Amino acid sequence: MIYGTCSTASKSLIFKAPVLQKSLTFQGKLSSKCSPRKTRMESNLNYSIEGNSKESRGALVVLEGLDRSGKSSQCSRLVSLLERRGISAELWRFPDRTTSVGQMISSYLTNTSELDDHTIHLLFSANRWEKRSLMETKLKTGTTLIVDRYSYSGVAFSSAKGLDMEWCKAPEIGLLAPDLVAYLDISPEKAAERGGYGGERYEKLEFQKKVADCYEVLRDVTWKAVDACQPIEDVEKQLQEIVLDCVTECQKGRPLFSLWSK
Ligand code: Z5A
Ligand code: MG
Repeated sequence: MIYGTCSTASKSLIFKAPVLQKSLTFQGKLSSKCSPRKTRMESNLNYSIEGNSKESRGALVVLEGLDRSGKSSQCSRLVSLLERRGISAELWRFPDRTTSVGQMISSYLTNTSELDDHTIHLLFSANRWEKRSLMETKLKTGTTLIVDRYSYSGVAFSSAKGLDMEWCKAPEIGLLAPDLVAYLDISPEKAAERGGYGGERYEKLEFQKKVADCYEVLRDVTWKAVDACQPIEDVEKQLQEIVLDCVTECQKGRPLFSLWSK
């Protein structure tokens, strides 16, 4: 089942009830774990960067979720689908380990270097900023970007370490806001059963539980969650539907938004 809301009115109605239900459950469960809930709705707002432009463009689609939730598998499948349909599309991922900033991040993740928690957070953010302008050009010239992790990973992982969530969001302000955030929903325990974790820094069950809690605080009603415990083909099918809707909306000229800006 897909639950979440869509930016169109008709879909909001379809998905509204499960979202409300889920959000109530999370409020009860998480209120003592992550502090910034009170400001959540206000601070999650995104702002249009170009008024009411109706130019056709590519869509910015982000897949988020815990480690092993299936993001990379589904991102590749989505790009193949779009290409088969003749839609210009590229697969992007963060961290982008090919840049010099990305290489510093990679050494940190593989435990080859140590960095202060705030410093690594800012590097992850810088890694997105160094790609922002190319991202905007691609979108405006009609290429859809399927992005494997984005600012939400940045905020969820750093706040899971105990950093203040609003502080974590601050350097992300002004990056491009996704047109769609698809959240691959799986429990940390189930995710850990998938081939086991490798040797990277955050691949530990206890830490992933904290990340899951932070994602739930961060998540807003515009996100679409897909049950990631289903067979891979079923997850794919549900994602295809919501991604194609989003691509069509952007082709019709949905304005481009800026993340968490005033
Ligand atoms: N990080 C951060 O701290 N701050 C930031 O700003 C950003 C990231 C952007 C980078 O991880 C790390 O950086 C990450 C967050 C942190 N922390 N950790 N750990 P990464 O993105 O490079 O991680 P990865 O190596 O790509 O792994 P992943 O993301 O954890 O996995 P995934 O992409 O979600 O899953 P997958 O590779 O597609 O699938 C995993 C396995 O499950 C594989 O064997 C699949 O065949 C299988 N699979 C997939 N779907 C299914 C279904 N439906 N059923 C059964 N099996 C399945
Ligand atoms: Mg991955």
